Amino acid sequence: MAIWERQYDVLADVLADRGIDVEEVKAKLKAQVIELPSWAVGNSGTRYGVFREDGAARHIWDKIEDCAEIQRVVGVCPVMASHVLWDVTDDGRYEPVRDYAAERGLGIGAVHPNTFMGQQFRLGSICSPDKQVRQSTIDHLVDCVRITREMGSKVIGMWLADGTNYPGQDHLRTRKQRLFEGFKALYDAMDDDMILAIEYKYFEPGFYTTDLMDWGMSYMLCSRLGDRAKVLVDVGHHPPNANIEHIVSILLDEGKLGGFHLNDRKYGDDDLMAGTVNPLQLFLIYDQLVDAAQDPATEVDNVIYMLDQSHNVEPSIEGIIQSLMYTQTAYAKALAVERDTLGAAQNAGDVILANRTIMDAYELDIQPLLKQVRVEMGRHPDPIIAYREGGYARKINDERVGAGIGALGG
Ligand code: AFD
Ligand code: MN
Ligand code: MN
Repeated sequence: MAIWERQYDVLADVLADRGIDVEEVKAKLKAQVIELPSWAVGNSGTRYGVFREDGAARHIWDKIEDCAEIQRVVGVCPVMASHVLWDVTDDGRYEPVRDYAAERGLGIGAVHPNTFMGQQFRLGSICSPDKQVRQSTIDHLVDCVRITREMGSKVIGMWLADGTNYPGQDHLRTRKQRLFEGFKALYDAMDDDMILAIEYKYFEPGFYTTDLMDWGMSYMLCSRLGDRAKVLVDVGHHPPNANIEHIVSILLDEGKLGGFHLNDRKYGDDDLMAGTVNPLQLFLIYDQLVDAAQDPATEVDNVIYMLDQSHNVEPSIEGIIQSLMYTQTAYAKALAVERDTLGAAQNAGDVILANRTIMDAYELDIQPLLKQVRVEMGRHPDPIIAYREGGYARKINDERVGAGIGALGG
């Protein structure tokens, strides 16, 4: 018996002793779904350059292969999120993408339009002062409804890079009105069963204003658009020290949380592997989600979870696998919180006991439970080991001659 198996037996007893149903926890971990970003398996980089990776995905078909390999070793990512800018097909048809992904065991998740890469977007897309740019962007957004439909997806994930760099550059209220007009055109064009997940970001590429800058703006927009518009929280898109778990609790309570772009950051939108810099924050976000899931009045089943990361110094596929493992860890620890003890302590105003209860779960070594879950899912207990032993990296290096292209076309 491996050491981790003995640790699992003890951990299962510890959790049972705390009133946690271990089988229920394992079932929830097996049901977890995290969408893989097609744009993260190709080469990506920063504005200072792209470090090309041998074997990097060269096109959408390679991306599907890479995502299928990640799903083979991890098991909680049977969906690939797509970015229409980089997932183009030769003939502009997307059913083949859906069909090939399905052949490889993947569904297509959120589809992301392009409103930021192109010379025409210099002064913005739907907020641009140039009417022609605004209209051509709206035409693209409406075409993304077709693409989403053809890919068999029901979610459009929209990030707006629009902003200004200088005071006085443009009329701020007019830009807000253009923004709403653009989003309304998209919202009205969507099929009745589609959801629009609206992402915000407090700065970059705009350095003086960003038109869709924070959760309040996204929430206001979603509220004005309708029930099928929800807020998309990208963990890296907040000012330093923002309390993201608090924002998540508000959006959950309002029924306006659409989903997440998961990553981590130290300073800006660093797009680092999720759970690597601030694992406590990721755990506290999942704590809000697990708490809400136990409240019949709060809808969490349709919240979508995507990675949105840029792997510049680590191998992309390994970076994604490790991010998934850290995200599983955060979720597993949140499931190990003794909710009854926590609730009683909160209601009694017992600050110390309430905090200790949360931190007791965070400080558990939950890895033996995750290894057990993976084995019960028919997988190696450590996906990174499984990936490295499987020889996929060597295979794609040999097959994909020359560096691939990717999010930045590097
Ligand atoms: C960049 C943006 C935003 C967007 C992602 C994919 O900051 O997070 O969701 O690219 O387009 O990271
Ligand atoms: Mn994002
Ligand atoms: Mn980002």
